Amino acid sequence: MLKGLIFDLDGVITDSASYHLAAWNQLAQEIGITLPPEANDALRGRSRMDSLNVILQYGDQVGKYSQAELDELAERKNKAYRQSIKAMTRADVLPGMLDLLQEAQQQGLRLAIASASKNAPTILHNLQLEDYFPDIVDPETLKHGKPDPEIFIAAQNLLGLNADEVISFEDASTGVAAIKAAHQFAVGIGDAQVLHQADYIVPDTAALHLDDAEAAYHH
Ligand code: B16
Ligand code: MG
Repeated sequence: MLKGLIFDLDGVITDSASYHLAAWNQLAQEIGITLPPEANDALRGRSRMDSLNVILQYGDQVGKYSQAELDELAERKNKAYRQSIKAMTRADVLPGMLDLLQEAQQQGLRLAIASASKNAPTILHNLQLEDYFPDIVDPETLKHGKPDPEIFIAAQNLLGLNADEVISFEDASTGVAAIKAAHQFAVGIGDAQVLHQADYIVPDTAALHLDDAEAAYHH
């Protein structure tokens, strides 16, 4: 029986994924790396350090920097990113998502956030969505990033539910892989080819309706 919903944040609840990408692109350029179009999906959902490593791989710069320099680069990106999320308001909740959250609450479903972002509490505050999400996985407590299932298992445990009692929502292929490795039902939001591992896929949040996702889950 369906008892809970688990949401990725960036790219699912709000379009902070594009802010992340812009901040990474800026940093990459500063260190002489031009990111290819596929970086758009490759960077989604990965932790800050994992993302930086992916960028250095694109530029053939792995091993070039000391740990202190890597920390400085990651911090530089985070500063730019934090600057861009400052102006976020409730208007930045992606189309359809507020209705979906309200409907889920009316149905008595428990809600949790499984975001790799250390900035997730700030974003939820700016979006005025804190009341919907008493349960947010703290990424500091995790050993492994997506596509490892750890974060989705942690979210399910926060809700006190089993894998077959939740639906999880993701916009990144690494995130969908993490959901499937956690043996949960995966809803993919985005390109069907990229997210082919998901159990149910919609092109964007405007096309996402809780009833349809629930019907697919029950099927
Ligand atoms: P931060 P999600 C992820 O959030 C983003 O998709 C990813 O691009 C970012 O690098 C990661 O959070 C870490 O974020 O630097 O803010 O800690 O998609 O898991 O909600
Ligand atoms: Mg995401």
